[in-house]
Amino acid sequence: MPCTVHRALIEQKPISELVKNVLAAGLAAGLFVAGILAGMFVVSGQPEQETAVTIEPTLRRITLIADENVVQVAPDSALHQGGIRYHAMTFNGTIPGPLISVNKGDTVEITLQNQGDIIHSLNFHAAVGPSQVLSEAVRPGESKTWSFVADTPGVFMYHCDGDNLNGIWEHIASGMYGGIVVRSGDEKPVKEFYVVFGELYNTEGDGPFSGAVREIGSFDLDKFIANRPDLILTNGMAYRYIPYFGSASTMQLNNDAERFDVKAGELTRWYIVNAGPRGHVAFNFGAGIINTVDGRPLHDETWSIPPGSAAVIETVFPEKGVYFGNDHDEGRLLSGAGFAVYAK
Ligand SMILES: [Cu+2]
Repeated sequence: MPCTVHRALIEQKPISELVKNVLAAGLAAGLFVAGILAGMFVVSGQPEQETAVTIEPTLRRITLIADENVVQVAPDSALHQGGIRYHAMTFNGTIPGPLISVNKGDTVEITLQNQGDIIHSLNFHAAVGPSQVLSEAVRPGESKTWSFVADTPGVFMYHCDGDNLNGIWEHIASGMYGGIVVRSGDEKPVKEFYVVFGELYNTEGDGPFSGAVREIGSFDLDKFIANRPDLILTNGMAYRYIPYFGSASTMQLNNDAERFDVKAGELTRWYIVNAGPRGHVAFNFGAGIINTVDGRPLHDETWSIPPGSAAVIETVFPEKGVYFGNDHDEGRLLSGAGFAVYAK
């Protein structure tokens, strides 16, 4: 994986003590870099700060590289023998692009380098005003640098706009999206997770469940118009965190499924991004409950996240066992949207 992925997050100066602690904790656990590459970001298992700290606004330099490449979007499973590979469009080589984490008040200086063969661009939902939100079209081989002030805390989507909205549907549905977390500075330090859902409309075959071996697919405009996604990617891959469905009779989904581990009874924070570009995510914790959304008490079982939006969700998994973060639209669950959480 190119080192530019790391550069997107660590080329910051000066760096605050809090961020330094977070970086150190993540690197020590071997999770930080892997988390960025994978699109999942475990900030810290052990809180570094017992009390809130004052964070001075700083300059964050972020480099995102737009490119086109082939990525694996579904594992070898009972549903997709041999897995599915896809002609993707990416930021820094991965779906989703890297998680960007800044503090409220920071000036975020973005450099978009286009190393691909077609026009790409950037749109940051964390900013306001065309000159701060949009890169405008960046041609192949060119780059653009601009900045915005991260004034609003929360988690926000960023994505490619195509060429001034022309083709935005294909660029987002092909993987050009990610999340940016703007920290208020007074969040309670807890274990954090980052999950991005995104749809994929694949040209190969009549449907995703034919059982045929998949070759390399690409964007299907007709399926997109019909709102008929083949896969819902969870951090860039369908069934990435789901080993199987069933107990008495099982449907094998991913023999190499990754997992989220928590402690029973501890508060956890989830940055959930719905990149869309079409469907809502009916976000639910199977066997759990949502305690707060974006800082507001909720205590509800399901929270709807529209395409192009995101939510900061906090919850406690009260007892030991397996919980299941999922899109409660069961068609989207079957298409790959979910993740198991193991509480010990
Ligand atoms: Cu693009």
